[in-house]
Amino acid sequence: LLAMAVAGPAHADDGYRLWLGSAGGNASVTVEGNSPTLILAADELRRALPANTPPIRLARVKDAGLGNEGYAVRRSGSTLVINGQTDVAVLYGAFALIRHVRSGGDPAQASLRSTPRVALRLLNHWDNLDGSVERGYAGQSLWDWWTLPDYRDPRYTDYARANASIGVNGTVLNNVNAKAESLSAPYIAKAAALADVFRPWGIRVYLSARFSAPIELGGLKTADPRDPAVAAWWQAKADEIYRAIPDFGGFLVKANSEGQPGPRDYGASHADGANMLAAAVKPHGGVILWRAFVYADSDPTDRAKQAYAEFQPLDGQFASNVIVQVKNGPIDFQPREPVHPLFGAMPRTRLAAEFQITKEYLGFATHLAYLGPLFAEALDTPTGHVTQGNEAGQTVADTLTAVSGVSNIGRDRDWTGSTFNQANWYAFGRLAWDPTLPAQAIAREWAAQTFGPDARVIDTASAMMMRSREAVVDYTGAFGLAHLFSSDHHYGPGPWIDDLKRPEWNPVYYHRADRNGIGFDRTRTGSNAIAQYAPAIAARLARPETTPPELLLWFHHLPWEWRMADGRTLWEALARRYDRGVAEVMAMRRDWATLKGRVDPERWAKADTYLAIQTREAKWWRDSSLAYWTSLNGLPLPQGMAAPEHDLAWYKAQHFTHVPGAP
Ligand code: BDP
Repeated sequence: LLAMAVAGPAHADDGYRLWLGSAGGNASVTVEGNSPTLILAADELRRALPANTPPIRLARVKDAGLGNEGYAVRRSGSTLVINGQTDVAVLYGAFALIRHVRSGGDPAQASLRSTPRVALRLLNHWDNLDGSVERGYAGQSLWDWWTLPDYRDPRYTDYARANASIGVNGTVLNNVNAKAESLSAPYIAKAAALADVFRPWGIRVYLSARFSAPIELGGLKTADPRDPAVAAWWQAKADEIYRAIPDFGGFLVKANSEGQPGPRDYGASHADGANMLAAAVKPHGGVILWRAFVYADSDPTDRAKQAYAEFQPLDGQFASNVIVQVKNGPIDFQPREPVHPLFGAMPRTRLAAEFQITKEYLGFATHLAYLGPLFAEALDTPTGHVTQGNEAGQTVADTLTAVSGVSNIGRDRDWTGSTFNQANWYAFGRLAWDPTLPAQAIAREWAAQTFGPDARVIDTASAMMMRSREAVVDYTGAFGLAHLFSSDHHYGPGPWIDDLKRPEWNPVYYHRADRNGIGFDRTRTGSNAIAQYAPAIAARLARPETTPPELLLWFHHLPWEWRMADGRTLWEALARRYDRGVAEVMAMRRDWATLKGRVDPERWAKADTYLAIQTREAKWWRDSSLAYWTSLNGLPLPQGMAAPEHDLAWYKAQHFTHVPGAP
């Protein structure tokens, strides 16, 4: 009876266990030596795999092809052997075997071998010292700074376990909008306690650094990176951190962006700033992740051009332990963006891609939006650059030393605010390890491990996931429209907003719609942002006819009567996408209803209610957007389409306070 209760779908589940499932195995595992990491690996296998699994042996071996983190799992006689060159590689092999078995594979036939394509696979927490999380929708920060370093909440271990199971090997603990205090002695001790917990799981700790910390903490008059006293302060600070955290990963820096201090305050360049910090961590083997998310004073014509304009000319000037961290698209984590033109354009600079796992612009915690397709789409995109040894052409993934994901984790019992949001954390890790994995395969293996082996559940849940991101694109604004969100908190629609201080904070800046047309002209007749892409790509983007339709209005300003490939007008095509988005959400909810009784009641009911919220909000997006566009273009809705429920004034009057995640 007990065994049935554990295995059966009706077993209560509050989502805490993530994709790792419940303990119930009793496999036989032997370990050579007494490394803490190998002992953890053995425990994981014993816990997850049944007693009738062939006996498993864990061992470190020499196998240069595996590098530091790659693993091999193979049958040897009657035993399953898990090998790697390091302890953590063996741990990854153990998790790979568990994943294989729990998503339906036969353990006796297991033959797995894999090495990560990207060296640094990092979560970026935007967690503040006061416990709030910028753009966090799953409760307060997981880090209880108040009781650290003394109390090591068992959740920290569970967090590390979950990350190790998907290959995440580093975590930035604090918000990029950083407080200098996070580098003070008490906070270094707190970070060190977390590092101790994470270490056996192969996870290094990193910190966001405030560039002006030498002034705020050190009492210096300047933070000018060319001032020797400033460099000496950072050197001493790095030495202090490494005494407490010998394997500290390094600093993540947001400089001269959205009001943050940086080298430009002193007339120095981003390279000057990054290299000064790089020198401080270099003796200890650390790196500097220097963000390229800037859109200050450089080019008033188009925010999308600014990071490239400031960083591309610096190619070749960054120290070898600097990694320039570039958001996946040129604006800001929209439901769909083209890839950032910096990928492939800085061949002499190490690059990181930054994705947002938390869904600031895709419906917070409540909307179902599986981001596997979004991540994979960006990673697979050709840069248009041809490099030596890569004559077929480079993809974004080929350019990367690191991948960062802005975390969606908080203190909610289910970690991420909903079961389906767990899949975004999971998919991030899997794709950071291997960017060529298909998003659908990841969805299926996640669903199998999360909900159990019922094929109907796996098929239905993964199919819902695969259509979900496109649904969000459709109801928030298709064909490359972007940044149409309500101010500051980004909850819901605000395409009409035009009164914010900086022009590029206003949605009207992005859609440029009026009586005659809609879209942002980024061709030669407009901002010419397309010229930042490799020539082959730029040539295709130059004409609407050869631009991918899903990015049409990102690159072109077109009349409402523009004829799409299928002969419909742009207006009709766009309007119908809103209907499609709403219909897709309703279909997801119907599909989920068919799983009632097959998924445990607690997780089923929460997802069902969230889909009801999403249905209501998708309709809100649709109705308010259509009301607004028609107020500009004066056109009737295409035939058969329902009128918005309220008039535009009603939508404009909606006002929200205390929205989660707002800064
Ligand atoms: C935007 C967020 C803002 C972040 C900023 C960043 O709205 O809260 O501080 O990006 O990435 O997406 O620094």
